[in-house]
Amino acid sequence: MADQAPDAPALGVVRTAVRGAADQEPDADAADEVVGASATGREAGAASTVPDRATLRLALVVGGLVLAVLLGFGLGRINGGGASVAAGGPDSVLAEHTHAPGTGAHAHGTDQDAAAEAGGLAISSDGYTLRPLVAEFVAGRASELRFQIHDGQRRAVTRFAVVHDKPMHVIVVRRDLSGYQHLHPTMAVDGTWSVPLTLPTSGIWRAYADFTAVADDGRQTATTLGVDLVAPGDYVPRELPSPATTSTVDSFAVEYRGVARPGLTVPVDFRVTGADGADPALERHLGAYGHLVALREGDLGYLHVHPEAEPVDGAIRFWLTVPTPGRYRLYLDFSTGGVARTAEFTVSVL
Ligand SMILES: [Cu+2]
Repeated sequence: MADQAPDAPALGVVRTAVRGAADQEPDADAADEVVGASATGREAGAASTVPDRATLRLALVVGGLVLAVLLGFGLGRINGGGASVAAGGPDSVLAEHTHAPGTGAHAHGTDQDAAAEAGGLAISSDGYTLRPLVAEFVAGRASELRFQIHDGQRRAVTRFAVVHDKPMHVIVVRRDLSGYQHLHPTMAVDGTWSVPLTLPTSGIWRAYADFTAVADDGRQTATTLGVDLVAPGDYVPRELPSPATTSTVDSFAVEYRGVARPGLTVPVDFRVTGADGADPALERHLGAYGHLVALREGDLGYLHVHPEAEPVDGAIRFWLTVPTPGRYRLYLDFSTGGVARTAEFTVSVL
């Protein structure tokens, strides 16, 4: 029995270290490092109540495992198996790993499957709630999307961290995954976000708000909330296009390389070719050379994607985590000559 007290927190600490390392991309998930760090502190504190020899042994075990994990992470990145380096351990241990109020397990979960969970499926998550002020539109008519983000005290949030160059990213897509739009609303002083929006065709549409809220105490929470919008009228759903690794938009051909695997974080490289066959000069767009959104067919789950800040051999690289087998639609926004375009791909994950 005496041995189990130090061992249990040791596993918790190691898992925390894995998540900390996995979240080192320079974006919203930085918030998770804070959460992980404070939880580690609490667990170490609990461990200090056991006898000295056990504490010392725990320190050695933790130190060794953290080192092993950090080394493993480097290899895991190369192999595209970052999520698989997590040291094993009962999830009951992680159940004790507490989160600060208002932060959920969305980005790091209780195991590697949860870490890849899709977002945007709920109107309320991680302590924040999306409150649309307009939900019905007339197909083809210019209108405005307006909403607020409320905190746990039902107050409109007015502090947001800038992530990928913007404090708020809104994605709108029809439920058959057609008609993708990527918008950046502006916020009024009362926390009301608004952006011009035209739903070109009738049907049910999905709107996602992707943001990092900043609480009164400065704590940051990255989440994606989703809500349906409706444009009444006849709706003829479009078949999802067949999976393909190439796509054309205007005079540009875009090809991607990479194989998405359920539960793993893998690199996916996009290469843009102009009409003359040459690589066009890609411009920075939203803090990187491209912006990628991935949505799951069936429930329109919104996936975590991390861009690489600089091109890799002329390609735009993203780290993509898909939670399950199935079909996904990828939307790559890239910019050349001052014009942003979107290339779309269907990916079938086995
Ligand atoms: Cu955006």
